Amino acid sequence: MEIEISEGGTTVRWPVSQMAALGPLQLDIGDRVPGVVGKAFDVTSWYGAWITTTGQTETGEPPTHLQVEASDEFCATIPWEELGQAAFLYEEDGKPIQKGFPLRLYVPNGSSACLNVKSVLKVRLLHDLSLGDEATYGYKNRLSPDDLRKG
Ligand SMILES: Nc1nc2c(c(=O)[nH]1)N[C@H]1C(S)=C(S)[C@@H](COP(=O)(O)O)O[C@H]1N2
Ligand SMILES: [Mo]
Repeated sequence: MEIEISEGGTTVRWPVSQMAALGPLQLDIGDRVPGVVGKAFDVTSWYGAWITTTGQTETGEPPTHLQVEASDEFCATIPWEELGQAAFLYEEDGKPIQKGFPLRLYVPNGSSACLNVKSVLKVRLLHDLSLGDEATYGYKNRLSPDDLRKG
């Protein structure tokens, strides 16, 4: 399964294995999310390796937000500062994860458990301060984030 990763004008499609292998900080997800099992990679250090590899925005700022979009069009946009403990879960028992295949985001210490997006297919590294300092989430083109918060 390939993940679409984009930043600025660049979009690549990488197999999950390739995306995960880039991550310099590999961890057991249980170290950050008690009770959850599997291999994960840290998000912000992954980004450091990503810019080195893609050679872009080397002098630039880190992203303002991470946006992830799932196979069911659930979408979350998360301020970069919330991602200090964030990790992508990608493997369990040497196999792709079952719940949340192919990639599941966890945001420990984030503003909401709703940000633990399952079945991530698209990852966008955004540089847009106008998106604000509050995480948002919801089904693309269907419910507003406020609708979901009420639920
Ligand atoms: N792809 C996808 N991920 C999702 C959702 C969703 O509807 N689709 N719901 C979110 C919400 S609102 C919550 S509260 C958590 C629930 O996680 P759980 O299924 O492990 O309880 O998943 C989040 N991740
Ligand atoms: Mo939720």
